[in-house]
Amino acid sequence: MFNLILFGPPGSGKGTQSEKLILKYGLKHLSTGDLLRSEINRQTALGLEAKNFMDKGQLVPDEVVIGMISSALDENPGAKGFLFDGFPRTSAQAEALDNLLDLKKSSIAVMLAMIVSEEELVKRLVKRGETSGRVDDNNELVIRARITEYHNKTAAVADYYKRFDKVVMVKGEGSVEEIFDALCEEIDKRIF
Ligand code: B4P
Repeated sequence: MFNLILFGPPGSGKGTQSEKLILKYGLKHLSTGDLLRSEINRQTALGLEAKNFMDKGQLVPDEVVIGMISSALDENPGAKGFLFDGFPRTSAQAEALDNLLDLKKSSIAVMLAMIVSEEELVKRLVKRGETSGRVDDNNELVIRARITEYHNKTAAVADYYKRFDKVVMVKGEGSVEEIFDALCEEIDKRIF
C-alpha cells in the first residue's frame, strides 16, 4: 500500500488537490472533513455532536475522528493505498493512525505539506463561503478561529512526521495545475 498525507492549514487546497491525486494514482480518498459533513447531512448522533465544534471553527474531539478513520480503513480492505486529507490534525491522531496502519502491516510513505500565507487562506475561504453554504466559511471570525486551531494543535503534526524524515514542503500558492505538478513530482519519486 502507498499511503500519503496531504497536510496544510484550512483553505490550503487539500480538498482541491486530493480530488486530482486520487484519480491519477488510484488511491482511496479519506477526508475527515467530508466524512463529518456527511454525518451532519444525515443528522446522525455523531454528526450533531461534530457540528457544534465545526460551526465554531474548532477541532472535533480526537476519539470521534479516530473512530471514523478506523472504520473507513476496515471498510476498504483491498485499497491500493490511502490519501489522508485533513487527518491527522493532532499529535494524538497521528499516533493513532500509525497504530492503525501498523495493524495492517503498512505505514505512511510521505506527508506533503502545502505552504500558503494566512492572507491567501482567508481570501480563498471567504470566497468559497459566498457559494459553499458551509457555516464555517461564512464568517471571517470563524475562518480565523480555524487558522488559530491549526497553529495551536495541528502544525505540530508535521514535527511528528519530521522525526521520521517523512515531510516534504510544497508551495501551495500558484495555479491548481502548478501545485498539482509539484505534488506529483514528489509522489513519483517515492511510488515508482
Ligand atoms: P476540512 O473539510 O478539512 O476543510 P478545510 O481545511 O477548510 O479545507 P481544504 O484545505 O481542504 O481547502 P480546499 O482545498 O477546499 O475541515 C473542516 C472542519 O472539519 C475543521 O475546521 C474541523 O472542525 C473539522 N475536522 C476535519 N477533520 C478533522 C480532524 N481530523 N480532527 C478534528 N476536526 C476535524 O480549498 C479551499 C478553497 O481554496 C476552495 O474554494 C478552493 O477552490 C480554493 N483553492 C484551492 N486551491 C487554490 C489555488 N491554487 N488558488 C486559488 N484558490 C484555490
